[in-house]
Amino acid sequence: MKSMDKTLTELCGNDIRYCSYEEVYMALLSLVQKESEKRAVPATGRKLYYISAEFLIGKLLSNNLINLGLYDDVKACLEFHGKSMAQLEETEPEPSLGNGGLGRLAACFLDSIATLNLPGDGIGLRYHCGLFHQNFTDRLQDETPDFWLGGHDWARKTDITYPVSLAGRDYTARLYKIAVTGYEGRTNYLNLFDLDTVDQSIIGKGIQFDKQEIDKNLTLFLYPDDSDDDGRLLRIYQQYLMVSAGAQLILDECTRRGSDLHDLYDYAAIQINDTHPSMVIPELIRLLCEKGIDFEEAVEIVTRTCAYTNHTILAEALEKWPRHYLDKVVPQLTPIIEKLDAVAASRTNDSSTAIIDSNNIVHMAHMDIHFTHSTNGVAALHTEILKDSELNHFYKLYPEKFNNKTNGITFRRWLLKCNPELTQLIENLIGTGFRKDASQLEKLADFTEDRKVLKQLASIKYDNKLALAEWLKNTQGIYVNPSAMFAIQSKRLHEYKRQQLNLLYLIHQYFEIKAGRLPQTPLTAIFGAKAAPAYTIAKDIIHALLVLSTVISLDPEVSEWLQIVFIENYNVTAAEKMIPACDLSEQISLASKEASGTGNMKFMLNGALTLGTMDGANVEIADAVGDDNIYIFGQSSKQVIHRYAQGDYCACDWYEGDPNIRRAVDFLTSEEMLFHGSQEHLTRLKNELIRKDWFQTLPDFNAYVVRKNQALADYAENPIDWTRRSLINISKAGFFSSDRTIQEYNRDIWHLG
Ligand code: 26Q
Repeated sequence: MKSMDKTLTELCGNDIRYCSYEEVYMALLSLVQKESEKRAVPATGRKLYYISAEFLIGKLLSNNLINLGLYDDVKACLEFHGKSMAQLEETEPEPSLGNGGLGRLAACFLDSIATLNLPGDGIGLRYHCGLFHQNFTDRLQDETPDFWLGGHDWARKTDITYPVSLAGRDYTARLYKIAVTGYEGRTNYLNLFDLDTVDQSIIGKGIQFDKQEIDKNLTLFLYPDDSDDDGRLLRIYQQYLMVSAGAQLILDECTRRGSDLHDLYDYAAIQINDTHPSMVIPELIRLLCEKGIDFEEAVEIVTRTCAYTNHTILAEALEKWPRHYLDKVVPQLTPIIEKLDAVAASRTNDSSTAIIDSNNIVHMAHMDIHFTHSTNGVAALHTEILKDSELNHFYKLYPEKFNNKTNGITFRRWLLKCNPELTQLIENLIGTGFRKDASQLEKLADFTEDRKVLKQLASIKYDNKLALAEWLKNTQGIYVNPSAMFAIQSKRLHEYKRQQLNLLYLIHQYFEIKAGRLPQTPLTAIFGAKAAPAYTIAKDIIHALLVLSTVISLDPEVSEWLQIVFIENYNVTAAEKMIPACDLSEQISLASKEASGTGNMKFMLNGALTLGTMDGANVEIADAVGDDNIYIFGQSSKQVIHRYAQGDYCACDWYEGDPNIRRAVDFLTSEEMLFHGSQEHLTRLKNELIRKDWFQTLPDFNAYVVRKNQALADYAENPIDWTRRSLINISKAGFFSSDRTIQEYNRDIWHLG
């Protein structure tokens, strides 16, 4: 502590007591940067490049201090001088470089790669405003820019630049680097590209800007609105900037390390995170050919170097571009894509695997599967569905390429950092070995009958609920009852994730309570979700939940038993407060649609019980904890796939045939709701549910009500047993460490070092 005091005082240039939080933060930033550089050893052997449009890294200061082993010292030192770590954290803006699970997964992977001492960097874009900031105005989402780059971010500007040609014009991509510290491990880097000419002042109302001024707008936002041609073209511009600069960086580094490029795969493994970076394949081929390698060999080199991860079976999320878009933005790539299409066609006469289809649409995922050596899904069920149905034609062609890598999360952020009290309890019981070997959490099974331990665990959960309540009061002016059961659904807003099913349950409960059928315990339903700006129905669902929240809060008969909290601008920082405070984790997607989910793992690790469908990684969670320790409901993925194949689902039959469903759906446009809400939004949502309900909310409604009420009853009737089952969940969470996932990627795909 003494030497830390001296170091920090020197860095601050003043007595810490008299420094502002901002000054202390800047001092720590430079301390961390110095310390992390010491651990940045050069790569030997094969190095990984993880290319991704998103890296949802969250705030970095505390995480880096933990990973560098400095956290306790710094905290003690600050407290000695009357400063709090929590307040210091407020100073740091959250980097807004991602949207949801795919981006957070990339961040967890970088942490695990560095922790396992593997050489591996990220490659992405330095978005000036990242994803938008979500605000609720008149109970509707609106969007404003999130200016997270304020001079004290972690990205270091370098003098490394690469030329990139977009629509025939030359641009210069500049590299920025963020150090990625491993837990007691090495330092790797997140490489982010940007243009010097990007100009935030062109942002007009909300998040609008001139989509044609490429030099000024290129890296302003993640996922700019793509509801028009200019927006879609902009996405291609962004993607090509990322992959072209990224490919040049990779070739540069490998050449400097001794590669003659014919042996690129001995120096580099490239993981393509979903289809957003898929153009790296033709771009690498183009660059290799430019350096004198012939086309066939370049194709072979790139196939051996690259691997592809699929994160979805939703057809609309598998990127396809009209060929003329690519002709316009990347004319240097289309001849190559055409040749790749011809190679693919020479391998099969199954036209469903074509890269360029008969309508001149380019299928990015098809290019990935043909021209990488590995295609993986992100949970066991998801991979099986890819092999059996969605990508079955490819699986028949290349069975050896398909493999599963069930997702994971880093325990450093999602336990050590966000739940220090639980971490301490675990360490008192089983020591610190689980920090690097998560399977050791199994040892907690010895304590499931120990009443003293269970009481401690219950009191930690309660304290975390108090802390969330305090945070909600201070940041959003919302008061919650910490004795209520906290059921949390936080994730991107999407119909397949079925926040609307939760909504219908809450309306149902409203009626039950009004009829005097009281639940066994009060329930606080907490939501966190952003809707894509052009996704109308998703925004309608947010509106309905916010309106219902008001209706309930103004009705004293109901509000004693039921509360809805929709957290504004859900992000990693909010997740770190919500997850440790959760009793019931809502994972209620339509079976077969959620590739994996990773929030489910975070909640489980923090002692929540899951209420979920047999979807994504829920299936593996259910396997691990056993039926008694999870609440499963709803149709199976087989039933769902069958129903889609039959094509005979009619929501109106369920609406008309079930009075409870009808009552809940009709309430959307009731007087009570319309008093606070908008006719347009609520009517559209109601019609959608009755006429379409593409994600089959209504057939799962009754099973959901029954299971959720069962969970409420169990929670109320036998709290000790609830806590026992919570401990079982924690003890089985080890498998879901991203360290395990990364070891599997390395063993089967990357072979690093
Ligand atoms: C595609 C085309 C046009 C515009 C946008 C997109 C687009 C953007 C983002 C498509 C998908 C995404 C993000 C997907 C995502 O976050 N997927 C999640 O990945 C997690 C990590 O594997 C899984 O756990 C989740 O199940 C999956 O939904």
